[in-house]
Amino acid sequence: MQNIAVVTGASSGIGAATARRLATEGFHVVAAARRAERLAELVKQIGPQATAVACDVTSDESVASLAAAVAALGGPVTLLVNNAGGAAGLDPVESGSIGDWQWMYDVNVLGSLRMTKALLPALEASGAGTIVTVGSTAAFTVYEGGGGYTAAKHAQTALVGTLRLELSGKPVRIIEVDPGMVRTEEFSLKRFGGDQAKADAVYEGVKEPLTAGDIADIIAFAATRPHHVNLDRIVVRPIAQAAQHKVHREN
Ligand code: 8X3
Repeated sequence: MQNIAVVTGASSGIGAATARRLATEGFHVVAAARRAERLAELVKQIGPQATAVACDVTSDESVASLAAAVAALGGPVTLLVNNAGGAAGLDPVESGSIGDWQWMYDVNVLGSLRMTKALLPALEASGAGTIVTVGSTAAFTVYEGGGGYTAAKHAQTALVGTLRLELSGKPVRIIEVDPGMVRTEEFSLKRFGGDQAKADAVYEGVKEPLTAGDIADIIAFAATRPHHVNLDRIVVRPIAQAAQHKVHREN
């Protein structure tokens, strides 16, 4: 059996691109996300090197079922990509929605925690495990309206850094990839509750935002270095984004 890579949030965007890419790198990919039909379509396109497992990373039971489905495949689990996450709203702290903040903490932080706890024994047992967590430039900067998202991403990076220390001496390396402006079909649409015009405005005039494929490339590169090489943290932005607020727009 090939080495198994588990990718969360695989039904679209960075997760789907990463699932496709890792299959070409020789992994058997377990594509996990809530939306079963989208996953089924993805896995059909990838072929026999992928398995779809419906999973909601905000549910303990769902993550436990995913871990059982992964174990049933019977191969070594060498890679977990904690990609499931997202932003909800762009409200100032003063009017921030408690529900949005709770969801962002649950999916970004506790989702990574649940997945890590569930798969760490198998990753360790493989003798050469890797966890790649998709963070964000929001993990180390703050911006107006981004309070709930940046707080969650800061917490997620604290989890990742702590884990790297706690796993010292164990055969599992911990990698964080922090993208800036990536244009995916759903990130901004979800943030703005389905408002396509607001979502489009985020990228207006930006010649070339990053794509999901750009991030998948970086994840695949980091995860396929010799196992003693640990790319702790990779920050990536489009050339048009010199810093969080310094975005070059052509109109
Ligand atoms: C997404 C980057 O700038 O929307 O993780 O917070 S940003």
